[in-house]
Amino acid sequence: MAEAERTLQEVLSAFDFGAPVVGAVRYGEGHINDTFCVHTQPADRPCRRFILQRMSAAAFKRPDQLMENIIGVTDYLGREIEKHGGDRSREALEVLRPKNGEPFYTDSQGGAWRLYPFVEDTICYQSAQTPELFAASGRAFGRFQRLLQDYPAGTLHETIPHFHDTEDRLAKLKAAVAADKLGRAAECQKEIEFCLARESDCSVALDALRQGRVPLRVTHNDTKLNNVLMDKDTGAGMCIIDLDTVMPGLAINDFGDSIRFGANHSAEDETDLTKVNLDVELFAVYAAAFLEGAEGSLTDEEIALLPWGAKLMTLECGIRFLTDYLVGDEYFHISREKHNLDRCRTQFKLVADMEANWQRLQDIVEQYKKG
Ligand code: ADP
Ligand code: GN1
Ligand code: MG
Repeated sequence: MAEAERTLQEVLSAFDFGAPVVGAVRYGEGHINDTFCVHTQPADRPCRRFILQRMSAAAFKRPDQLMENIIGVTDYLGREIEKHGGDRSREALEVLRPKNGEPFYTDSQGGAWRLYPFVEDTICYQSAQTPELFAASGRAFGRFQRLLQDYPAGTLHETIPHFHDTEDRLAKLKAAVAADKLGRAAECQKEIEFCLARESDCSVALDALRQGRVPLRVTHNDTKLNNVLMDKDTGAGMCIIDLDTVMPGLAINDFGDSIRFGANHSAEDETDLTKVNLDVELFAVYAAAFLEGAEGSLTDEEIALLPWGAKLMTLECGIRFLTDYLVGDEYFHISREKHNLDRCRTQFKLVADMEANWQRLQDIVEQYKKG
């Protein structure tokens, strides 16, 4: 038996699935964790599925703190959802503990694993197939933020320090360029210059925070469309997943990361850049839905800065992909050569498109200001 298979068997036997396991297969399109779908077959009921994940050791240095955050947040969300008459088993994740009662299982190789019930009758989309679906995801992420608005932020650990610190992301890129350990910088000159030309942009949201113009809130920080499960019948945003980065952060970043990923009609790793274009209509649809879900909780200053959230999350993500390419693809899963370089190029194409449409983006959000 191969090492990886032996480890998976060890982990499967560490959890009580309540029925015989009939298979475990790699699942989903996340870039960070190793995700498996576990199928079980109860004697008298249909197959029951679970999501088993090995948390990324490259991304998360303290799985204990990470799981403390997730258990705190999922318990809280579950209670809030029940209070509002919702179904917590479909609308919130639930952490299932291993047999040893710990929040997660550490395998003999040191890997940290967690288990969730599979949220059935939902679809995880990789692109916004209709404006309605994109709007539904926006309402769900806006609502998520509102549901957590009274969560005790001080109890949350910073699972990835400087996660959306765009200045720090640029500094890390500069260090990777200077080290150029794989000799890849020469082929990325255009992309490197693109980032350097936007150095002052990297401070816009951070300055707003430092100057007290926008508040720190409990935010999701990774609001890609494939981090919300949509109801398969109604298309409503059912369950927000991928809670690894729920931390104090900026509302505009949660808005912005969704725009980065969803307000276009191409994949994040599309190599034909003529196909990568910001869809301003989708930006407008998402803005309306996100603010509706947030139920008036955003301030006028936050609303005014929503286009900046979109631009900065896109620029920052491109910087991160480029840095990872230069250091040897240590962080994001890749499935082909130059995958991270391809991804960075789509992000910079979108940034350029946002800049070209800047006035329109600002006009769109202006109407939602209250004052
Ligand atoms: P990553 O951080 O690697 O993106 P995610 O937590 O987002 O990991 O999980 C990867 C994918 O697995 C998701 O995009 C989704 O398709 C699927 N998934 C995760 N959790 C669940 C769940 N509880 N029920 C159904 N599907 C899930
Ligand atoms: C990662 O975990 P996943 O695949 O949903 C990353 C995000 C990036 C995104 C780019 C913890 O998201 O920050 O924006 O890839 N998550 C982490 O697709 O780094
Ligand atoms: Mg994910």
